[in-house]
Order: sequence, then structure tokens, then C-alpha cells
Amino acid sequence: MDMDKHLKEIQEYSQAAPKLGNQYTSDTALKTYLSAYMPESVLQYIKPDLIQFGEKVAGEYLEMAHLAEDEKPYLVKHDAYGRRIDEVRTCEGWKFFKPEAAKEGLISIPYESELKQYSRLYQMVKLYLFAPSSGLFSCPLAMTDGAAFTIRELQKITDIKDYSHLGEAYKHLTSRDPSEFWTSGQWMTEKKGGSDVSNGTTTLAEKNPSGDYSLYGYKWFTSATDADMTLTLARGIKDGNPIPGKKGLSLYFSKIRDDQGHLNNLEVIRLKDKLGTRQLPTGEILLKGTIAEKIGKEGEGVRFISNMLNITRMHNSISAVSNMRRIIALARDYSHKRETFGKKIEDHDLHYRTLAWMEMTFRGNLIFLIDMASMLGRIDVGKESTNDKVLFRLLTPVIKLFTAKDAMKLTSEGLECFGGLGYMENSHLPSIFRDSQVLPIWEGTTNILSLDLLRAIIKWPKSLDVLYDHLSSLLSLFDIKNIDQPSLKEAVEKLSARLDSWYKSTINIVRNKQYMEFFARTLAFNISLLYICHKLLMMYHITKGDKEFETLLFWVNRLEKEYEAPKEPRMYECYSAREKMMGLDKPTS
Ligand code: UCC
Ligand code: FAD
Repeated sequence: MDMDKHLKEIQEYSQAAPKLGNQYTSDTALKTYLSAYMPESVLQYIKPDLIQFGEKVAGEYLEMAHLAEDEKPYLVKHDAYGRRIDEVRTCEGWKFFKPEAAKEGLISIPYESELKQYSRLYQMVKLYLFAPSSGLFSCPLAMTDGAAFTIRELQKITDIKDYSHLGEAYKHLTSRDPSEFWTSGQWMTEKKGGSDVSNGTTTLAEKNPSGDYSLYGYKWFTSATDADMTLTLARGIKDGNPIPGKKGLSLYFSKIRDDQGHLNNLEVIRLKDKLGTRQLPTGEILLKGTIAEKIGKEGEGVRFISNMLNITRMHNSISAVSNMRRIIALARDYSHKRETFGKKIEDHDLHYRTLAWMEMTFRGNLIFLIDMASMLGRIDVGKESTNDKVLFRLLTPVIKLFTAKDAMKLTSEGLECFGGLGYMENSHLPSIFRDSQVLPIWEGTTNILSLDLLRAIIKWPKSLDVLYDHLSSLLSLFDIKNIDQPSLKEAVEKLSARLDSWYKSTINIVRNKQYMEFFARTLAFNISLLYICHKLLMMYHITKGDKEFETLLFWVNRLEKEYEAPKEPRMYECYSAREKMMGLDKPTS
């Protein structure tokens, strides 16, 4: 036997790598759902753009995204002569995306509003195609969209001319011209609190004789330190003392650099060393008299910045769902290339079943996203139904938390589909998983968002009725008694019974102040499952397609397995009972 030849052959052997096709044309679920949510004429109009963009994100953009991942940003604090410069250096890969985002209209589309109520869905579909090939530039874009939306909302209640720079900023944020386009930061989190912003914010705002403010504080997490501007919270001062609590906080707008390019009285203390999102220059920033303008109403900073939160939470969901789709696309292609036990892995029933689980899971999340983006589109242009505003408020925290958790499960399973290769950094697969782990944390953790849901329900007690009526109307698309397909009949019956029992028990929880908070998370997951199932039922009603039918059955089955009926908490689960039961060991210190 020729061992040299043998060794040469082994060394030269390489496994065929997974490849991405056009990310629009190859996404059957996306195309099907868009047909249901957009008129054919609108879809035909945007199709050429989606096709060209679907091609770009699978080619040139992906290469740039990999570059951004391989060449992490770094901070240069001093120049050669000892001068403090605090320069955040980013690579070509990262820099590539800002002009591209402007040219592709990734922020401007819903503000130009060419397609009226469909503009937002169009934008969000492009962002969905973009996110996993964006080298995390999707993050500054999320905040940019949030800032543009917040400024536009402010315009509705005040005269924008009151704020000298705000109108100008809006133009930059929504520009298609790369030389004009700005990105925005969102500085909320401080050392003492990212969730509890009202109590955790220690940044102080001192009024200057010119009418603007100087900010003094430490922003503990600021993603995209290289943004052009930011919206931030700071605490007012009265009679020489900080105004305590929520009423002390107002919203401020600030440019990061002055016209000469110097930092606006701030220091970048360090860039964070993170589990994922390594492409993103997340820093700690010391505000040393940063010049800012107060915007919105005095003492209502949290309420005003919530506009931004609701948009960035939608972007979070876009990233979650698109990460699911990306890992499936790669795993599916790989399953056709990798052979084990004498056949392709796609031909092993058990592997195929894993891929199918991923696909079905993704589809439910995708319809949730498209539905919410459509709703936001109607709100954007004032064409919302009476229910849209209530549902959007109720469901924004829900979609954010649900899609983020599903993204974690799915991308983990997705990595496993590549065996050991999925664990290799140079495959660029691990970042899909790592970058998903941030999604349940930033923009509000799962618990905080569950409490936000509760807050919305308490504010509008009728919102549960609105949700119930909306889902019931989808059920009534089918006349249960006359369904002749047994598995469909069973699914519709199950859904109907589950919706009724959910409504009754939820009304009871909301009345029961003692356990309300305890059930917030259960409530959020139950609503997600119910909402998705009913939307899939609607989708099957429209398409009568086999795939839509199977997806519906999958999700009704999931609802049956995961639905959690509210019941009195066990002692070990309850803080109030902890003293008696000692469910947890004592803290170490
Ligand atoms: O993490 C961040 C950036 C990451 C990078 C961007 C990624 C984007 C995705 C891209 C993917 C690649 S920025 C930091 C994010 N931080 C948070 O999400 C904060 C989490 N904490 C909360 O959400 C809290 O619930 C708070 C801070 C919003 C509120 O807590 P409080 O202090 O208890 O305040 P209240 O009393 O509950 O709310 C104050 C007012 C109320 O209005 P009024 O006074 O009229 O009753 C609330 O109804 O604000 C209103 N409000 C809202 N309104 C509060 N939340 C909302 C909301 N979501 N929508 C509308
Ligand atoms: P904490 O609030 O201390 O929460 C700790 C735990 O306690 C969590 O599990 C939480 O769910 C739980 N908890 C807290 N309160 C309650 C409650 N009432 N009931 C039940 N459970 C509760 N922030 C910005 O402002 N701008 C940025 O650009 C930004 N970028 C970021 C980038 C990255 C990579 C990361 C990881 C974070 C970023 N953040 C940013 C911060 C992020 O928004 C916060 O970390 C997040 O909101 C959580 O706040 P915290 O870290 O203070 O956690």
C-alpha cells in the first residue's frame, strides 16, 4: 500500500462547507407570509429590491461581517505624544455597513413612507435579511430607528423648532445619503441599574446659562460608541439637590462630537470584554459636562424613551428570528453535503426530524414578527384599527422575550447540526449562537419584559378582552362543527378550549394582586403560544397549504405541551415563603 499517497489523500480531503443561497428567494416561509400580509401589487413592487438584497447579504455583506467578527474594535486612549484621544478603532468590515445601510434605506424606508402602511414591513423584512450578515451593525441601526421614531413622536406633541438641533438630527437619521447619514446610541444603563433605570440613574444634568445642559455621570453600557448622537436619561437638580426617583429623569439629546470632531466632553473609559457581540464597540463612558439638549417633558424621561425601547425591542425580535433562519439555512445545506453511516445526514430520519423541528419553530416566530411589523406599519401612518395600539403595546415585550428565548434554543440545536465544526470559531458559526445570547438580556430581560406586559394590562384592563376578541375572530374563520378533516378539527377545538380557559384564568390572576407578579412570565409565554397558533390558523385559512397545515399542528401541539395553567405557587418558588422553606441556599456574603 502506498502510504504517502494515502496520507496525501487524507490531508487533501476537505468537507464541503455550507453555502448560503439568495436569502430572499430561498426563504419559502417569508415569501408565503408576505403574500398574506401585503397586497400583490406592493409585493411585486418591492420584490426586485428584496431579490438584489437577498443576494448581497449572502455574498459581499457576509464577507464583511466575517471581517468585523475577526477584527474586533479596540480603544486607543492616547496618541504618540501623550494626548488623550479616546479613539474607538473599528475595521473595514464594520465601517463598510454604515454607507450601505443608508443606501439601502434600512432606516429611511418607514419614514419616507412611500408604501404607506406597508413601508414598515418592507423595512423590517430588509432588516431581517440583513441582520445575520451585518457584523452586528444591526445594533446601531436598531437604536437609530428608535431615535428617529422617538423624535417623530415628540414632533406630534411639541414644536420641533423648539429644539434647535433635533429636526436636523431627524433628517440625518433618516437619510439615504451615506455622507449625511447618522447613527444613534441609547444610553440608559448605569452601574446601579439597567432594569431599574428610574432609581439607577445617577447622571446629573446642570442647566447652562445658554439654556442647554451639561451632563455629569457614568454610562455603564453604551453599544456603538462610534455613533454620531445619542438619546440619554439624566437627573435634574432642584435647590442644589438631585431630584429623586422617576420624576427626576428627563430625556436628553446629545451629539457625540463637536464640529471639529472632538468628543463632546466625554471619555471612553474602556471597551467591554464580552461573551458575544464582539464586533460591536460597547463601551463605558464618563460624561464630564457633555453638552445636551433636554427634549420631551420635564420629569417624563422614562415615558419618552419608552418610544425608543418599543422600536429597539422589535429590532431585537428581528435579530432573533433572522438568526434562527440563518442557522437553519446553513444546517439544511450542510445536511445535504455531510455523509455519515453511508448516507447524507439529511437522509437520516432523526437528523431530518431535528431540522424539521427547527424549521417549524422558526416559522411560528416569523409569523409573529411579520404580524407585529404590519401592526407597527399601520400605527406609523395613523391607519391603525382601534385594537392595533393596544395589541402593539401589549405584545411588544411579549414578542421580544419569546423570540429571544426561542433563538437561544434553536441556535444551540443549530450548532449541533454541524457536529464539532459548529464549535470552531473559523467556521463563523459560534457567533450566531453567542450573539443570540445577548437578545434575552439587553433591551430588557425576560422578567422585566414580563412585568412590562403586566404594566400594560394594569394600565388598560380591557386589553385582555381586546386580545381575546382578536384571537376569537381568527378562530371563527372556521366553522368548527363542519370541519371534515379530523386533525384540523381537533386542532381548532383544542385552540378554542385553550383560549377560553386562558382568558378565564388570566382575568382571575390579574384580579389577584398577591400572585399577579409571580405569574407575569407564565402569562407572557402563554400569550405568545396562543397568538402564534391563531396566526398560523389564519395563515392556513388563507393558503390551505400543506406546510402551513403542518406548522399549525406543530404549534398547537407545542401549546398543549408548554401552556402553563396558573395555579397557586409552591412554597419553594415564592420569595414570601422563603424564610420558612429556604428554597435557596443563603447568599455567600
Ligand atoms: O440595552 C440597550 C441597548 C442594546 C443595544 C440595542 C439592541 C437593539 C436590538 C438589536 C439587535 C441586534 S438600551 C437599554 C435598554 N434598557 C431597558 O430596556 C430598560 C429595562 N427596564 C424597563 O423596561 C423598565 O420597565 C422601565 C425603566 C422602562 C420603567 O420602569 P419604572 O421605573 O418602573 O417606570 P414606570 O412607572 O413603570 O414607567 C414610567 C412611564 C409610565 O408612563 P406614565 O408615567 O404615563 O404612567 C409607563 O407607562 O413609562 C411608561 N412606559 C412605557 N410606555 C414604561 N415602559 C413602557 C413601554 N414599553 N411602552 C410604553
Ligand atoms: P439587573 O437589572 O441588575 O438584573 C439582574 C437580574 O435581576 C436579571 O435577571 C433581571 O431579570 C432580574 N430582575 C431585576 N429586577 C427584577 C424584578 N423587578 N423582577 C424580577 N426580576 C428582576 N444599555 C444601554 O443603556 N445602552 C446600550 O447601548 C447597551 N448595550 C449593551 C450591550 C451589551 C452587549 C449588553 C450585555 C448590555 C447592554 N446594555 C446597554 C445594558 C442592558 O440593557 C442591561 O444589561 C439590561 O437591561 C439589564 O440590566 P442590568 O445589567 O442592570 O441587570
